[in-house]
Amino acid sequence: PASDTFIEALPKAELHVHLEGTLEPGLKIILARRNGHPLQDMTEDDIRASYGFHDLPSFLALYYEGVELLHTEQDFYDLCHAYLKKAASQNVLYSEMFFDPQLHTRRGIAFETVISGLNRARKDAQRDFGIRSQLVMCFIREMSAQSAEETFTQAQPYLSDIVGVGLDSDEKGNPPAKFANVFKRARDAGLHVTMHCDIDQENTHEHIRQALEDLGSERLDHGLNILEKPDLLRQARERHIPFTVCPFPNMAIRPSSNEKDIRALLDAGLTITINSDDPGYMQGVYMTEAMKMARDGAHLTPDELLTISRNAFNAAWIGEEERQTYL
Ligand code: ES4
Ligand code: ZN
Repeated sequence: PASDTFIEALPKAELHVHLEGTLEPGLKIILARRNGHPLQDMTEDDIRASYGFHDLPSFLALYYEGVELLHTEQDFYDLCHAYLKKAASQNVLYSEMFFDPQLHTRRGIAFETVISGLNRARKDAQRDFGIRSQLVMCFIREMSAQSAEETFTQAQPYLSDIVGVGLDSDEKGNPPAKFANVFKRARDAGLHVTMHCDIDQENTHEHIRQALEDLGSERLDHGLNILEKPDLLRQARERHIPFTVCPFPNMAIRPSSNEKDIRALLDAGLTITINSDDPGYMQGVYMTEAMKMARDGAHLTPDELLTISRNAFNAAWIGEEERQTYL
């Protein structure tokens, strides 16, 4: 297996991280003080100790509560800047970051406030830490298709700052097909497309099928249940669909997870990447730690981790000239 020092030094690209999920207890307290929220009287340890989740709904409840601490352009700046600083310290050279505008606009925060803070942080982080990043706008799948459409309309003035669209939050009863029209609009506007599929939800195979065959998803976020469906597996292999695998949430909120999953995906000939997902809530598991978890579970060799890292740079939504600077 690869050593810790090999993993720490490996140049990395992250393709699956929710910015709102990078909110650390320390920053929560700063934001609570800034915005007069009762959480300001808690310690970081109190906050961490209150984090108990065991499935996707219980995790999302916690995540939605944390989101409420974000109000101003500066709050969004601080969130994104702190994540990029941490990522850069782990030799992450490039990150594609999900954000959930609807969780803010539904609280009365302007789309402009969110994206301005994130963009200013991206720019400063590139200058200060050399890390490159782009934004992927996610739609909240338990919200209505109409809300997603309105959000895409609000995003029109900022499309040059958004490289793709995704689909996240509560999958149960909310298939990709619900959002067919807004994803078509996004593709027509030249945006890339990805979506979350599974963490053990009902109808997961049909959701994967819709994502790949009907909605034009170029990647699958998680997507591990594809292992149970040979025809989908063959399609993903033939199309070289990248999978963004996240070891910590697999273990923590995916009831049927198996530490051999990553080995099984590799043995099936799939293109996988390793990612953190929501590191602020996941016991300090950022990219380096996620790769160590994957190594421990699947006994990954240095060659395999190098391939996994190159998979991420190859799957990144960047120009070929930039890609060559990483490979
Ligand atoms: C998420 Cl782990 C996970 N799954 C689905 N949606 C999410 N949003 C933030 N983290
Ligand atoms: Zn995710």
